[in-house]
Amino acid sequence: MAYCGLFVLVLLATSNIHTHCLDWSGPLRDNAVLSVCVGDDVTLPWDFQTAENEVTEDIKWEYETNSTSKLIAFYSSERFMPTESYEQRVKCKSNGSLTMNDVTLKDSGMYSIRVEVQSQDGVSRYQRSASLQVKDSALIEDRKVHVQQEGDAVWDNATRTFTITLSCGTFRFTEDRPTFDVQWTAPTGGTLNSTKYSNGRFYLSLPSPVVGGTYTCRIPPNHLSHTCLTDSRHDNDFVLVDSVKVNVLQTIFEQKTLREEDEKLKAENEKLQSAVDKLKEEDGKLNELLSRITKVIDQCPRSWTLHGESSCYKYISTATTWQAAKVQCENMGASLVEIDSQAENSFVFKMVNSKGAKEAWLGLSDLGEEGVFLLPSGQLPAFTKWHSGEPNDSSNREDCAEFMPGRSDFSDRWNDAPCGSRNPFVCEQHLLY
Ligand SMILES: *[C@@H]1O[C@H](CO)[C@@H](O)[C@H](O)[C@H]1NC(C)=O
Ligand SMILES: *[C@@H]1O[C@H](CO)[C@@H](O)[C@H](O)[C@H]1NC(C)=O
Ligand SMILES: *[C@@H]1O[C@H](CO)[C@@H](O)[C@H](O)[C@H]1NC(C)=O
Ligand SMILES: *[C@@H]1O[C@H](CO)[C@@H](O)[C@H](O)[C@H]1NC(C)=O
Ligand SMILES: *[C@@H]1O[C@H](CO)[C@@H](O)[C@H](O)[C@H]1NC(C)=O
Ligand SMILES: [Ca+2]
Ligand SMILES: [Ca+2]
Ligand SMILES: [Ca+2]
Repeated sequence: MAYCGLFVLVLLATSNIHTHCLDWSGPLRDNAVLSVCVGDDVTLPWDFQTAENEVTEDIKWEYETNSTSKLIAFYSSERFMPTESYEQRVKCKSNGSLTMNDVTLKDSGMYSIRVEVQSQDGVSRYQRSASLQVKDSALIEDRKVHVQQEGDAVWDNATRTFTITLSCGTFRFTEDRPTFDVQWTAPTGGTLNSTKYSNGRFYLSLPSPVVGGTYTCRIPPNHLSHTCLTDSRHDNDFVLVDSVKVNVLQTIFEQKTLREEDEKLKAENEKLQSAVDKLKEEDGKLNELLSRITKVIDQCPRSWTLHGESSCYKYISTATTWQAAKVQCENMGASLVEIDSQAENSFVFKMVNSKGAKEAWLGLSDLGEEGVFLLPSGQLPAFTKWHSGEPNDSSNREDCAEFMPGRSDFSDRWNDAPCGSRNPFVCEQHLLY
């Protein structure tokens, strides 16, 4: 500080060199940008020389960030006076130069010097500024960037693929978080970004499918002053990723998965098979039960007569209209007899004849549409045995079929008769299977 007090006296003594006005003799251009590293001692060489007719009145060093400005130091009464917060950190080196020790990232910003000189013409003011960019410093352990593959390929259960992780390091930053990310170059030439930083290493997860080849890691230019590296001779490092190995792994794994699924399927198949066996067994039991039931049913109910394989017949002697006969049969779970064959026709005719009926209803009528005889089930008959000249719909009022045992010329042939006549009839019950 004493030195800085002295220089004005020196200036005065040698002022005959510069006759006009103050001259900036230091190398720092106005508005220059200085890039420095955290921890550096920085000098802002704002040396100046006053002209012979000038006297330095006042010097101020200021720091500006955003809109606020802060006084660092001033020169007054031939003394260099740092402000309180800069007391331990700044020094006036010579002729206006300012030195600041041990800068941090927070010291980034604009710095300026303002000089006020007195001459015969009055007070003149001079000013210079410089921008200081403090960059983080990275310490590379053992003076080399190391790139490596982090173990073998790792199976990712979620995406069902293998991933490979590379790392680049080992760095030590003065701040906890690095202010830059390393730059990766893939074998294809594309750039990739790290996915994670931890403990001095940047990690890169290779997307699947993994591309084999050389991956390079480097410190990106402009993100770190070259001088902020402990060893500026650092080289890019690279790692060779073997994608064949990964592909083989993937294939092995897929085969394993297939095998597992195959075994699962086999197990399920076996389960199904045993279920089928059980069902078969139960089916056998059911069949046995069914045949027993059938045997029971095979025997017609009491007072019904079995004929053929599938029907039981009952003669009802009480003479009723055709419609009433039909309903009566249905109420017994049967139907007015439907003749499907000559055999059945003979059997039923014999039954009514043997009972002494003169006439007997058959399940067949054209009540729905004149001339179209249908079974009670609504179907066309598969078999008919009308007497010749029948059905004649005599007087337009004959719609129901009957046997006429009372007429020997009719034999087992059919006649159509008025449905309202009252005749005995036969019900037919089909056996269940
Ligand atoms: C300081 O100024 C004096 C006189 O103007 C000059 O001789 C000296 O070289 C200057 N010092 C520096 C470091 O510029
Ligand atoms: C200056 O302003 C920027 C945004 O404009 C802000 O991020 C930064 O923190 C400010 N610096 C200071 C020292 O206030
Ligand atoms: C992986 O996923 C399968 C199903 O896809 C699951 O059964 C298994 O428990 C998972 N394993 C792990 C380690 O999460
Ligand atoms: C990597 O990061 C930079 C800036 O952080 C971004 O501009 C670039 O697009 C990123 N690249 C990829 C491949 O994500
Ligand atoms: C028509 O049939 C009835 C019996 O339904 C019979 O009495 C009559 O003689 C028949 N008429 C002719 C023309 O065949
Ligand atoms: Ca029948
Ligand atoms: Ca008719
Ligand atoms: Ca008739």
